[in-house]
Amino acid sequence: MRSALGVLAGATTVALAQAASLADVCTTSHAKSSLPISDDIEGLEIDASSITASAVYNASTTGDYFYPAAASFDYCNVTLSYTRPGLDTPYLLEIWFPAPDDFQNRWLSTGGGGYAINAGTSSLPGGVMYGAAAGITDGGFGSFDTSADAVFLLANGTINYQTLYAFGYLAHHELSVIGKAFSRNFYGLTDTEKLYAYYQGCSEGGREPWSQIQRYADEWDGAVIGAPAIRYGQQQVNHLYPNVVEHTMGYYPPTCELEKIVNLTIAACDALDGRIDGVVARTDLCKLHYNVTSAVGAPYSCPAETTTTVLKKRGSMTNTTPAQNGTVSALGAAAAAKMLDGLKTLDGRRAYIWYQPSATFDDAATKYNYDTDTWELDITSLGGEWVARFLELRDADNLSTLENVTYDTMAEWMELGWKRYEDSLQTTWPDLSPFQSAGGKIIHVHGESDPSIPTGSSVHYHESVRQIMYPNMTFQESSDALNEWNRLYLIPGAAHCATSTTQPNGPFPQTTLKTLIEWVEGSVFPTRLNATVLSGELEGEEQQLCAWPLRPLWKNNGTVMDCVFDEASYQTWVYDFDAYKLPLY
Ligand SMILES: *[C@@H]1O[C@H](CO)[C@@H](O)[C@H](O)[C@H]1NC(C)=O
Ligand SMILES: *[C@@H]1O[C@H](CO)[C@@H](O)[C@H](O)[C@H]1NC(C)=O
Ligand SMILES: *[C@@H]1O[C@H](CO)[C@@H](O)[C@H](O)[C@H]1NC(C)=O
Ligand SMILES: *[C@@H]1O[C@H](CO)[C@@H](O)[C@H](O)[C@H]1NC(C)=O
Ligand SMILES: *[C@@H]1O[C@H](CO)[C@@H](O)[C@H](O)[C@H]1NC(C)=O
Ligand SMILES: *[C@@H]1O[C@H](CO)[C@@H](O)[C@H](O)[C@H]1NC(C)=O
Ligand SMILES: *[C@@H]1O[C@H](CO)[C@@H](O)[C@H](O)[C@H]1NC(C)=O
Ligand SMILES: *[C@@H]1O[C@H](CO)[C@@H](O)[C@H](O)[C@H]1NC(C)=O
Ligand SMILES: *[C@@H]1O[C@H](CO)[C@@H](O)[C@H](O)[C@H]1NC(C)=O
Ligand SMILES: *[C@@H]1O[C@H](CO)[C@@H](O)[C@H](O)[C@H]1NC(C)=O
Ligand SMILES: *[C@@H]1O[C@H](CO)[C@@H](O)[C@H](O)[C@H]1NC(C)=O
Ligand SMILES: [Ca+2]
Repeated sequence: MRSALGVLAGATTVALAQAASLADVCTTSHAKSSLPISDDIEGLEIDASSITASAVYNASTTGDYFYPAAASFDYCNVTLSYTRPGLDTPYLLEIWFPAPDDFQNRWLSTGGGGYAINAGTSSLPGGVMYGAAAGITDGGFGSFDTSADAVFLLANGTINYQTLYAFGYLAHHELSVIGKAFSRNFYGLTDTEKLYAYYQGCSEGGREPWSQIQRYADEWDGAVIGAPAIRYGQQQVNHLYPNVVEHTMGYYPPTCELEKIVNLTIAACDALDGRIDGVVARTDLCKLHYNVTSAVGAPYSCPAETTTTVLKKRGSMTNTTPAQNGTVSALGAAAAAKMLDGLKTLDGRRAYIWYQPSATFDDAATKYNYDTDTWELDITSLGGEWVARFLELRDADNLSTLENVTYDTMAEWMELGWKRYEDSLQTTWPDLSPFQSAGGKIIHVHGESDPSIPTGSSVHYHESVRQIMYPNMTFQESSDALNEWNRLYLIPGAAHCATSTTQPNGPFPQTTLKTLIEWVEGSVFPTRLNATVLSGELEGEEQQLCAWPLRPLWKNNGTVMDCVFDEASYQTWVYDFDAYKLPLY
C-alpha cells in the first residue's frame, strides 16, 4: 500500500527501486547479493547459506495499540543468521522489506516484552505500512520463540554472559547495524542517499531502545518508546511488593475487594480532571485529594470467575475465584494504602514507587483455597522468577515462599540487581548528550494507570535526564530544552502498553510512529500527541495528549482539554530514593 507519508520521501527513491517489482527483488539471489560486507557491520559474519526470501502479498492487519489497521500490504520476508567471530551461537534475524514502490528509505527496529527480545512478527506491520524495512532479532537465544530467561543460566550459579549482554543491549545494536546496511543494498541506495532509522516498542520493548540511545548516538534518527521496563533491578523485584505487604500484614485481600477499591478510586477521581468520562486523567490530583481509607465499609460483590493464564514453558494455569460478597475492610484499605505508598525500608526510607491510584492491583492477586475457604498468598512469578533466577542464580521459575522476606529484603534485592546488572539491564544512564547532538528525537509514552511498570518510573528517568543534561538552567528552561528532542506523554486511563478495561473511554496514541516520522523528516513539531479513544462510549473521539511536565485539565464542562502546570501536582511525581547512598536515576 502507498503510505500517507509518500509526500515526505519518494523523491529520493532510486532507479532500481522504481523499476523493480516485489517479485524481482524478493529472491534469495538478490538477498544474497545485497548482503552487507563485514566492514559495514562491525566485523559480524553473516552466513550467506542461511538466507531465505519469500514474497507475501495482500497481508493485512486489524491494527495494534501502536499502529492502525492496514487493509493490504506486500513485503519480502527475509531471514538470515550471523555470528560474532569467536562465538558458535548463531543469531537469527527476520526482516520484512516493503515492495520497492512502497519503500520510503526507512528502517524500523522492533522489540519484545517480558523476557522476550521480540514480539514475534506482530510489530513489523507497523513499519512496513510506513515504507520501512522492519526487523526482529532472536538475541542468539536459539529461536525467535526462546526468551532470555530460558537460556540465562548455563548451570545453577553460572550466568550465560553472552545471553545477558545480548539481551541487555548488544543484539539490538547488531539488528540495527545489519538491518540498515542490508536495506541500503537491497534497494540500491547510493552513499549520499539518507536512510532514516527508527525504533518502536513497549515494556521490555521500551527498555531496549533506551539501551541503544544511552550507548549509540547514530543508530537511529528517532524512537517511539512505550512504558519502558527500565531501572530493571528495582522494576523486577517491585512486582513482589504487594505479596510482601500481604504476607507482612497477614492479610490476603479477596480479589473483589481490591477491584472495588479501584472502582471507588476511579469514581472519586474522575471529575478532578474537569471531565466526567470514567477516565482519571489526573492521577496526581487523585493522590492529593483521595484517600483509600474512605473505601472502608463499601459493599462489593463479584460473580464466580475462571481465568486461564497461558504460561510460557509451563502450560497454562487456571485460577478460579468463587462468587464474592462483602464490604471493604479496614485491613483491605490499609493494604491498598501501603501498596500505593511504594516500598520503604523498615526505618522509612524510600526504595521504590508504586503504580498510580486508579491502576488495577494485578500484582496483588491472591488465590482462593476451596479446602480451607480462605484467601491465600499467590506469589507472582513476574517478581519470583527474577529473584530465583537472576539474583539467586537458580534454575527456577518462581519463589516457593516469602518466609523471612521483609521490606528490607526487598530493598536489598533491588540494590543487588541494580549493581550486578548496572551495565546491562538497569538501563537508566541519564546523559544522552551524544544522541541529542546527533539530532535524535524521542517520543516516550506511558499509560497513567499502568499496573505493571510505574508511570512514575518514566517520569523519574525523564527528570533525571533533564537534571543531568541541563544542570545550570531553571526548571522551565531545562524542561523546554529537553522537550525540543525528548518528549514524554502520559496516556490518560491507559494500562500497560494498552488501554484499560476499567477506563474504556481513555485514548491511546496509535499513530505515534507517524508523528515521529513527520517530526524527523518533515519538521512537524509534536506539541501535543494525537490519540484516539479505541473503545467505550467515546470510541473514535480524537484527543491531543499533553507533553510532560504539562498536565491535562478539561474546561468548558469537559469539552476542551488544556495542558497546564501546577506545582503541587508536579511534586507528587518527585521521589527521594533515600534507601540508597548512590543516586537512583
Ligand atoms: C492481491 O489483491 C489484489 C487486489 O484484490 C489482486 O488483484 C491480486 O491478485 C492479489 N494478489 C495475490 C498474490 O493474491
Ligand atoms: C518468514 O520466513 C521464515 C523462513 O522461511 C519462516 O519461518 C517464517 O514463518 C516467515 N514469516 C512469515 C511472516 O511469513
Ligand atoms: C468495577 O467496575 C466494573 C465496570 O467498570 C464492573 O464491571 C465491576 O463489576 C466492578 N467491580 C466491583 C467489585 O464493583
Ligand atoms: C488517609 O486517612 C487515614 C485515616 O483518616 C489517615 O490515617 C491517613 O494518614 C490518610 N492518608 C493520607 C495519605 O493522607
Ligand atoms: C451477593 O449479593 C448479591 C446482591 O445482594 C446477591 O444477588 C448474590 O446472590 C450474593 N452472592 C453471594 C455469593 O452471596
Ligand atoms: C538448580 O536449582 C534448582 C532450584 O533450586 C533445583 O531445583 C535444581 O535441581 C538445580 N539443578 C541442578 C542441576 O543442580
Ligand atoms: C509461584 O509459587 C508460589 C508458591 O509456590 C505459588 O503460590 C504461585 O502460584 C506461583 N506462581 C506462579 C505464576 O507459578
Ligand atoms: C527463616 O529464618 C529462620 C530463623 O533464622 C530460619 O530458621 C528459617 O530457615 C528461615 N526460613 C527460610 C525459608 O529461609
Ligand atoms: C554549570 O555551572 C558550573 C559553575 O558555574 C560550571 O562549572 C559548569 O561547567 C556548568 N555546567 C554546564 C553543563 O554548563
Ligand atoms: C493529528 O491530528 C490532526 C487533527 O486530526 C491531523 O490533522 C494530523 O494530521 C494528525 N497528525 C498525525 C501525525 O497523524
Ligand atoms: C456538562 O456535561 C455533562 C456531561 O456531558 C452534561 O450532562 C451536562 O448537561 C453539561 N452541563 C452543562 C451546563 O452544559
Ligand atoms: Ca475524567
